[in-house]
Amino acid sequence: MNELKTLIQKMFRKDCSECTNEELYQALLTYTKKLLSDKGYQDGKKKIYYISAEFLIGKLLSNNLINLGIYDQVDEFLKENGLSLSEIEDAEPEPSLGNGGLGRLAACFLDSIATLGLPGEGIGLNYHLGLFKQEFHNHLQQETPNPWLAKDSWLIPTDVTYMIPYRGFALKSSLYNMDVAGYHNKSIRLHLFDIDIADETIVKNGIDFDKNDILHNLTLFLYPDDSDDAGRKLRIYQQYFMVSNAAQYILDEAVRKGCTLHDLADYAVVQINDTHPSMIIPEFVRLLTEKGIEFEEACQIVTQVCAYTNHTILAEALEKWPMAYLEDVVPHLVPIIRRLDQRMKEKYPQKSVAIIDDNNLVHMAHMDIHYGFSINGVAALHTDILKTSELKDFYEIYPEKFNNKTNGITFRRWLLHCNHELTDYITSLIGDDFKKDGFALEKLLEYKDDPEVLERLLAIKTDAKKVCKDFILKNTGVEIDENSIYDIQIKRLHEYKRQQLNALYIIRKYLEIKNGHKPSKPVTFIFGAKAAPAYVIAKDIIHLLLCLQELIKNDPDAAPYMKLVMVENYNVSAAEKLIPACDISEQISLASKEASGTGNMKFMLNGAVTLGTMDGANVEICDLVGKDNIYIFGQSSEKVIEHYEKSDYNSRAIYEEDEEIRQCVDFILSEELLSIGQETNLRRLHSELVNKDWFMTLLDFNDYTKVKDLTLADYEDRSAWAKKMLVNIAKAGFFSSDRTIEQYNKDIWHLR
Ligand code: 26V
Repeated sequence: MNELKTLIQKMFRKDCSECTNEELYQALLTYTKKLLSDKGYQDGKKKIYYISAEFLIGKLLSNNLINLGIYDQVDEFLKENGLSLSEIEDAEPEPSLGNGGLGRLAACFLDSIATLGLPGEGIGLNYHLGLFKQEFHNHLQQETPNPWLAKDSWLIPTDVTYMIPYRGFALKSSLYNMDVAGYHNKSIRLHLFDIDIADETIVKNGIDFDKNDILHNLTLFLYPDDSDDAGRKLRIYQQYFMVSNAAQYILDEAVRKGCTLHDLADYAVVQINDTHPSMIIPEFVRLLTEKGIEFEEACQIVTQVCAYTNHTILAEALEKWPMAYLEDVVPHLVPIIRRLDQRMKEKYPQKSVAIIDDNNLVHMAHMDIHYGFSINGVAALHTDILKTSELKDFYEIYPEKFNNKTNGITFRRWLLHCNHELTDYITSLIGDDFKKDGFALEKLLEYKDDPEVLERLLAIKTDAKKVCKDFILKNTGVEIDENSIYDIQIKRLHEYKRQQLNALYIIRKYLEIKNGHKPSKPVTFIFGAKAAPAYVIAKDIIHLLLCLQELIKNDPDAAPYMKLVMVENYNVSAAEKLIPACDISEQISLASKEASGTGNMKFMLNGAVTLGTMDGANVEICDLVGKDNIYIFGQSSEKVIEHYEKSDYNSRAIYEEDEEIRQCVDFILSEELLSIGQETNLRRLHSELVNKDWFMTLLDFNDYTKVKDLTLADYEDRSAWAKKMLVNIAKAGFFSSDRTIEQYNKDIWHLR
């Protein structure tokens, strides 16, 4: 640590004990960046390029120290000087480069690619203001910019630039790199492209800005509002900027290594993360043909290089761009896309597999499937649904292209970094193989009847709950009780994820207490979620939750028995505080709608017990831990799909027939809530539930209530509960992203 000490002295001309946390962070940043680049980068003839609109990487300091193997030394050094690493970490801004599961998955994958020593790189965009920052005012979500770029950051400027052509003008790009440390291995790079002329000062009034001012707005925001034409075109400008840079970069690198372009597949494999990077297919064809390759061969090359991952079956998230927008933004791609489409229409005339449909919409996923060699879903159930229902017609044409890769999470961040106490205890029991080999956690099963071990697991959970309590007090101003049950639902706000179902349960519990039925154990319901700025009902659900928080907090009958807290600006750093503290993990999406979920895996790994539907990776969690160690409720995905096919779900009928449900739903419009919240929002949400309820909240309500009551009751038997916790941790190994990446490599990428 002498080197660090000298560096601090040199940078600030004082001893570390006199430095501010900001200064210490600067010093650690400089020190760690140097170590990362000194380690050298994983290289090889063939590389995986993981292209993604999002990389939700989270703060990097601690994680990098862990992966470099020097966390304990640095921690010790700081402690000796009366300093605290976790306080220094507070000075690090969290990069705002992602939105949800897909972006966090990309970040976990980079960690695993580096850890497994595979030659790979991530490619994305350097959004200056990222996804918006969430603030609550008058119990409503408000969006403000989230500037995270500081003068000194993890970004490393380079002199790599490309020209990106658009209709009537071209933009010059600049490349920034971030090093991603493998756990006890070399580093890999995340490439983030940007423009030099992006101008944050054009943002006024929350997150409003001129959407037509492409020269200045291109890399400001991730997922700018797409509720109008200009917003949608801006998305296309961004997507093309990402993929044209990526394609030029990949071809340059391959050629430098001796590639003739005919043999591109020996040098590069591109994983297209959802459809945001799909335009890389026509862009590759454009560049290859410009370099003298025949169109037919270019199509073949692209099809050997590109692989596509589908992350959702929600129709509104499957991108379809109007041809007219593409004409306006990237006219040079249009003839190529038309030829790609024509070529397929000649072979497969059925309308369901067309790239360009009768309304002149370009189906990006369809292009990926025709012109990629692999398509994968992200959990077993999800892949099955793609094969048998959503993409059935494609599966009939290309059965060999379809494969499943159940998602995973990196244990370095989601256990070693976020839960030191549990990590150390597990290590003391079974050694530290599990840090690189998740399946080694199974050795814990040996202790499942050991009262001392079970006691200790409960004590560790209580410690994490205390840390979480402090975080929540700072974040929300609400004081919660670490002896209450922590029931947590943290994820993007979406109707299909059904935060509203949880809210209705909370209303029911509140009414029960008001009627004199006091629960024997207090419960704290914790939420964290951002809603897309233009997603009206999602914002109404946030409003309901915030109104309920206020109501319960101020009600002396209810407050001793229940609390509701909604964490503001939920992000990776918040997740790291909440997940270790969780008792009950809420994974309650409507079956068939959640492609996988990855929060469910993080909770399990940290000893929470899942309360969930048979959806996404919950199905695999259930298979692994067994029915005794998970709480399952709700309609099956088959039944749900059947309801959609027959259009026979009628929420109003349930509302009218079931008095208890009606009471809970009508409470949304009660005097109590109307006196706290806005009538327009509450009325709109009430009407949505009664008249539409597209995600079948009321259908699953009674079963949810029954199973959730049982879960809370079972919690009281502490040793039986601790055993469930242990089994969940022990069986989490399958969900290591190292396993997922090994499977991607074995079945799709074929590196080394
Ligand atoms: C879709 C849209 C649609 C409209 C507005 C903005 C926007 C932004 C992103 C997306 C794609 C979201 C896809 C996504 O995050 N899917 C999640 O992927 C996770 C990783 O595979 C998976 O665990 C989650 O179940 C899935 O929802």
